[in-house]
Amino acid sequence: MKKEAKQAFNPYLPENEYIPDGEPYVFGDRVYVYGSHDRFGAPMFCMNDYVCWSAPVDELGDWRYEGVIYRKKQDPKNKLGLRLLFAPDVAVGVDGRYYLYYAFDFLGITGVAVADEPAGPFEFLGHVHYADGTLWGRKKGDSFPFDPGVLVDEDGRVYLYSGFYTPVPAIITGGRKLQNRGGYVLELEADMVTVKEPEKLLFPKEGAGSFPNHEFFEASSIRKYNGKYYFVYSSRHNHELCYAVSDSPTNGFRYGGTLVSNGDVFLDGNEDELQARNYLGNTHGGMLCLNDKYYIFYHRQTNRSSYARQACAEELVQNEDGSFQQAPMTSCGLNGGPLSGTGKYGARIACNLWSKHGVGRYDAKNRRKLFKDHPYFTQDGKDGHENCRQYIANMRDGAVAGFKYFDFRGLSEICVMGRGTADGVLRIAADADMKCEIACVSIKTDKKVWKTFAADARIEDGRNSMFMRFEGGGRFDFLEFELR
Ligand code: FUB
Repeated sequence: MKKEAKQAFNPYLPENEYIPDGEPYVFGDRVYVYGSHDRFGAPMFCMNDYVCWSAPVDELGDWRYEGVIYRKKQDPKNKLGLRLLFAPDVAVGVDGRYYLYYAFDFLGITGVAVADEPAGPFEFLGHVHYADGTLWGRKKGDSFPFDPGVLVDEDGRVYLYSGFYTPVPAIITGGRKLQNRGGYVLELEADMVTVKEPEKLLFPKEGAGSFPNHEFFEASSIRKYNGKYYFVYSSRHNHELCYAVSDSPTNGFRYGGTLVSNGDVFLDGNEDELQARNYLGNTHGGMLCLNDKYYIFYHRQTNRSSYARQACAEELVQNEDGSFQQAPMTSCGLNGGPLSGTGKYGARIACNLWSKHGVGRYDAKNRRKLFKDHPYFTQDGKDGHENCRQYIANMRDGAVAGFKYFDFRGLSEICVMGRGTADGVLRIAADADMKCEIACVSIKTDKKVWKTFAADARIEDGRNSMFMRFEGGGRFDFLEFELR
């Protein structure tokens, strides 16, 4: 097991960083993640400029901030910076340079920027266009370009994937009502920006050829591993990433299954979203194969909104026939095994969270007031505030925070730190039904000052989960716990 300082958690980036839509790639001896950049407390997705984070391939708990790599005002169509940079992707061209693809929210065109190094700085190159100069997305009959995913194949051919389920009104696109039939692929010239072969429908969103109950919605992401093309996408359920696989980049994709759901829906046969194991919302990410292990990168929701999403990742289990199992959400995603059974942990690494009434779905229709009785991840201070801590707020009677997994060795005491108006107990067990009790901590919090509460603890040595349920009056903010 790794030293505590280098352990990898979920979310794997610092607690005050909000990167959704993260696409992981290995360049040289580091893993780079390219995602959108949410602003904590904002009323909309992706209000910040693109930044990049990277980690050594053999130290996935040691992420380094690479700085701002592209600003929304760099695109000449967005000089005032009013449009927002949505989910990007990056590919290495045949010339060895790094190409960044992005859509401005719902504008319906695809921008391309280029850099000599994986962490930029990226310079604007152009918008994806036809040979006659017409922008892709602006020709009669074009689909609505959204969520670009790019692959440069071993033979140098360049494929661009895109798509969105919902029709987009003209007022948002800048004049044209755009409607997609599903997910599309087109081929680009080696210049990475000119259309070579026009788009074709790959994944109908309904009817023949669609993936029943897991129809394509958005979040196109493409990888080629061992001669097979893996297409990862978000289904119409929105909280899950599914995959389809083919021997060709442009046809023959077969549905593979769910890789992850940000509420663990579809896991262990549960299809009921009300029984989800965390608050649901959109998700988007990509696969990574590293040292013969496969991972799925995705994002979770925080702050009772869809606009403060955080980067998570899970290791995938591959079956003998090459298919992948759905990964449960964990607290130890990239760690290569359970977290140490002793040490201090932020409550923010809870991979499961629900209230006495179950969970809900954060989206534009569900205002915060609907969640007034629910626990949620949040932080004090504004977006970008250094050293600010993330915690679980609003732990009320019946609220549960779950953590997976720890390698327990001689556990004897658990301390928890909280503040608020709570008066009750925090029951801690190895199972969600709270049958295998580990500890029971009495809690009487102070409204303003963080205080620590401790209790004796017992659990058999070995790998196990830990669920914490509050029972009592009032509510508290849960900052961290220590296993001793
Ligand atoms: O981050 C903005 C949008 O939310 C992305 O384009 C979608 O895939 C969804 O993740």
